[in-house]
Amino acid sequence: MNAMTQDLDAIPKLNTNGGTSLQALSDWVAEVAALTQPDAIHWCDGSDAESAELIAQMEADGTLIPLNSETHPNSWLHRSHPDDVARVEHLTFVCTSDQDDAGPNNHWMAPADGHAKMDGLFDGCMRGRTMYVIPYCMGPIESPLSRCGVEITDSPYVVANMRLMTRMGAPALERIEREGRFVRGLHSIGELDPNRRFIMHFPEELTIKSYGSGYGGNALLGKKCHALRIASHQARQEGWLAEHMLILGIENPQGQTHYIAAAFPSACGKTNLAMLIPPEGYREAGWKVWTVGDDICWMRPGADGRLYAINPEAGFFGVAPGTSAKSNPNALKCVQRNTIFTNVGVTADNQPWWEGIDDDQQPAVDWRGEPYEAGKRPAAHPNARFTVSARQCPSYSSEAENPAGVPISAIVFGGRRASLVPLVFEARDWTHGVLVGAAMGSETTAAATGQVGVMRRDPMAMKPFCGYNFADYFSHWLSFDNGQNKLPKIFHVNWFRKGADGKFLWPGFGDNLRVLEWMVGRVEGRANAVDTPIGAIPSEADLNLEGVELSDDARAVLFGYDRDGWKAEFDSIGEYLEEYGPRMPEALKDERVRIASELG
Ligand code: O2Y
Ligand code: MN
Repeated sequence: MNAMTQDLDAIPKLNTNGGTSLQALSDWVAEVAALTQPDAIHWCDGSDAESAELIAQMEADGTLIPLNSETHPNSWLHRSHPDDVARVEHLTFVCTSDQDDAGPNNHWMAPADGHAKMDGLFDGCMRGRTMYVIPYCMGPIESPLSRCGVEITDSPYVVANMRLMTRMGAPALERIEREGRFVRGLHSIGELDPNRRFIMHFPEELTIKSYGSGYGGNALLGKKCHALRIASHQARQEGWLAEHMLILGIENPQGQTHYIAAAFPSACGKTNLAMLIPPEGYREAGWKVWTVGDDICWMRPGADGRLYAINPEAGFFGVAPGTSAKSNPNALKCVQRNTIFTNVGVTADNQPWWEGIDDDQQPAVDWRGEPYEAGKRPAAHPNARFTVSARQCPSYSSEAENPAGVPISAIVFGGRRASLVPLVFEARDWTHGVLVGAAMGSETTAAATGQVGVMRRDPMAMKPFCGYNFADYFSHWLSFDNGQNKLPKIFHVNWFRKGADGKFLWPGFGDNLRVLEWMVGRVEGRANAVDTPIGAIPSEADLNLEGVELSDDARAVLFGYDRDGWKAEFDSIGEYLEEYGPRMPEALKDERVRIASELG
């Protein structure tokens, strides 16, 4: 707490319910209290009684609005401030001593300046409020892959969400006291003023300071701030990977399960893929898909050299709009009870409602609490969310609680590419796979601001989340190929290829299992493919396409490759890698040159 000058002994004794035997933690809590001046301190134990008390308090002050208790028992609506509805990348900083360590992929501020700015905002900000101390564990409590943190916040809504999204409370505090090490996250909603809003990360100090937002990734500090930005830095130092990836298990009819980790940028269907329902023929044959996680994956080499992964989260913070019994029946089943909905509309009988829910209901009130007028404004904000425990997901894998993690057979990168990129291809080796991830791109959609259909590079889907220089991050990835590790195969998929009529060529959703099955076949050495300069592409005969209607044109582009188009793509990848300057690993540049010259 660099900018603090208060004499700790001078702080009047506050109304507080708990404490800790860990001196470093009690000192930090006292320092924060001295700076922020709360009326009371509440140490969260994660108990049902604590949760009931907080919810009663939030119902009383309107922070949480109870929903229809018959259709959605134990569920609430929260309306955020209308100016506070999404992550704010332009206000998100990585504060490293050397600016080059943050890299061109991050906004940077010198740590002393960052602390001064934030401590100025935090000064006295909790007067009249309670300060909550939330010990939490990212990952199963007993897992050596898990890491702990403590979030201090003045938002009871954050406490309720952290209770669903992390292993929070007494067991986490015990682990923190045992280990003596934790990530420090300080959060205040402040005045919810967009002009006094910053999310700052101090990776060298394992510290996060977030002010002025109560929404999602800005405020639930265990998620993007800790589990990706700070964890990616920790992972680099400790020899593991913290990634923006879902984790799923595919169980074949013989009962064998392969685990796949997959990175896609936002709005590319990660939650849908993680909760995939197999097509009818596959279901009848006995195939199952198990959900381990839908957003974040931490993995490290095990004693056998394979990568073992955990989902550091315990819940889903999923996008509500578009979620329906057709697009994601498992997600819809998850949110029938014990769920916090943020910024959705409501029906006349007080059920949550959003665009694309595809039911017979009509919204009566929109996400701002105003009467819904059809055709004027959407009922739900496009970034409306549900927060729910992963244990409520019908496809939730019991292996998600395994402290050892799950062995990863394949890593998948993917983006939204209307043209050029085939349905699937396999990298020839790890270095090629790292290049495939580094070159990942996705086309902007009408939902995003700016021009539609513009291809943006989003390496490994980590552009907003990597806590250090991308060039160093690629070197870290390459370092796993050390001759001892038995690394997973790497693939690239594109569910979003369009035909000349602008329509998607691939049906997607459950049918994506056909592609995953081919990957498993490649991992097991059974499935065929055609070698090309960009990687191994299946011919249409190599995939089970029974029951899928595809025109000849669709088959040609989904399973083909356009040499001239890829030549131009590899020129553009070369320019992109140059943007990271001399830190860019030569091995990655050489790999690009190798493929570019094979393309001719
Ligand atoms: O964190 C937010 O405010 C919304 S963005 C988000 C939420 C859950 C999972 N992933 C994301 C994302 O942007 O990747
Ligand atoms: Mn995400």
